[in-house]
Amino acid sequence: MAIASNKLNADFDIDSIRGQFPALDQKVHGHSLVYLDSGASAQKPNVVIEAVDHYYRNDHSNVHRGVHTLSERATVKYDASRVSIQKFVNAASDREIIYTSGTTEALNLVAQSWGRANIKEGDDLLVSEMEHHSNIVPWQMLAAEKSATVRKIPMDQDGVLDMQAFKKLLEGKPRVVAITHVANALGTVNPLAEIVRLAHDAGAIVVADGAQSTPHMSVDVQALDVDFYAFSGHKIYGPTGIGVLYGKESLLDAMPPWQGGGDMIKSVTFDGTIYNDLPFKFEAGTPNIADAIGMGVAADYLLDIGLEAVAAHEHSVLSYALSRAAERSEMTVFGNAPDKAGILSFALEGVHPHDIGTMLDHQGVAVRTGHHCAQPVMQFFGVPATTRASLGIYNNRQDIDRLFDGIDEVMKMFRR
Ligand code: 7TS
Repeated sequence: MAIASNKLNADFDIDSIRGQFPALDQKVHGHSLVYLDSGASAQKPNVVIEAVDHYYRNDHSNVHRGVHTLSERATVKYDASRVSIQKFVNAASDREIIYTSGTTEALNLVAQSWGRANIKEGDDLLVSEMEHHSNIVPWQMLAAEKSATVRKIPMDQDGVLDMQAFKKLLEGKPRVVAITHVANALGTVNPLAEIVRLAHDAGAIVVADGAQSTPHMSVDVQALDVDFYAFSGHKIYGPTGIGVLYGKESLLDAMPPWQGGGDMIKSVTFDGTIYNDLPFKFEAGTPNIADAIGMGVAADYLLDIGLEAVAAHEHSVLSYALSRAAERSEMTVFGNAPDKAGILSFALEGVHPHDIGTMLDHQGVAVRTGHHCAQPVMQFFGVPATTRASLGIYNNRQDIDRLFDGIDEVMKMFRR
């Protein structure tokens, strides 16, 4: 469903885009809002809000069951959203798109279904040091159950994956490489295609976390040749509570279901159950219909703008932010990878991140402070937390200026 009214010219019309996000148009503590927390969750454009609203007002019913008109309408829209998502990541088939509640559930699905069926005692699982907890803990749980070992792929002081160490670890013939495409606490863009090639040569599958890449860049799962790719609707300007597991059809076909229930079966008797075809085998129970529809609209919205234009715009805003940060001796930036997307994670000398976050909020600037669910990254840099400004398509240089004006205020307060 392409949205003609949102067709933007190749120059990326930032003012038009900002106008499509109603939540941006408000005051916080008397200041116009500057939203720099899209890495945690992005704001929603009108087209997404209206699609969910329209669905509930007109079309809501359960899917894949009723013969009545509303059920048919809901089913058509729900199924169409999967085709939008297929296009969004260029999957070979919509059977390869499994709906989950988000990235977290998608990664747990792989660990619990593929992992339980394929991991044996003594196997190695490689997990990078810059992962979000949701691409660490499911592998630790699996390893504990199977007496397998999780091994860390280290990074360097710039937050760049240590490819030499990775190649060395591959000599141990691991079964799985769990790796984020873009690191949420650092912004590092990992060379995923190369990682996949090396992992495959060593006989491992690659489970990639696309939660922070899909909002910022064009993703082509076929070109990457990645085995599994997880992402969340709410970070690509869609609703919360919905996300995606892409998996290669051959792998998904061979995997056992994870949860049992309605919709994931063809027939059930007390002698046994025949499971449904893909993707439904992995979607037990009434799905999150409205939010799946909203997520499909969000994916169309981004495709319509063009992910190359999004990436170019955000890159220019991030470069500006990094150049302003470089002027500040009191500021340490975490994550200086040459290839970086969307994230400025930093410390200010002598000021606790939570104080920075609170003071910025009082000036209308929303950032996230904390460990960003990436505690190993904090441990690596020896800090309990960072302050993180994360970009969305609606941010511009003026937002960065407001961030740095806010930082000036923080420093004035703490230097007194
Ligand atoms: N993976 C990465 C790289 C993430 O950034 C996040 C969420 C997740 C997985 C989990 O996604 P969910 O939608 O299942 O929760 N990251 C953040 C963040 O950086 N700040 O808040 C949430």
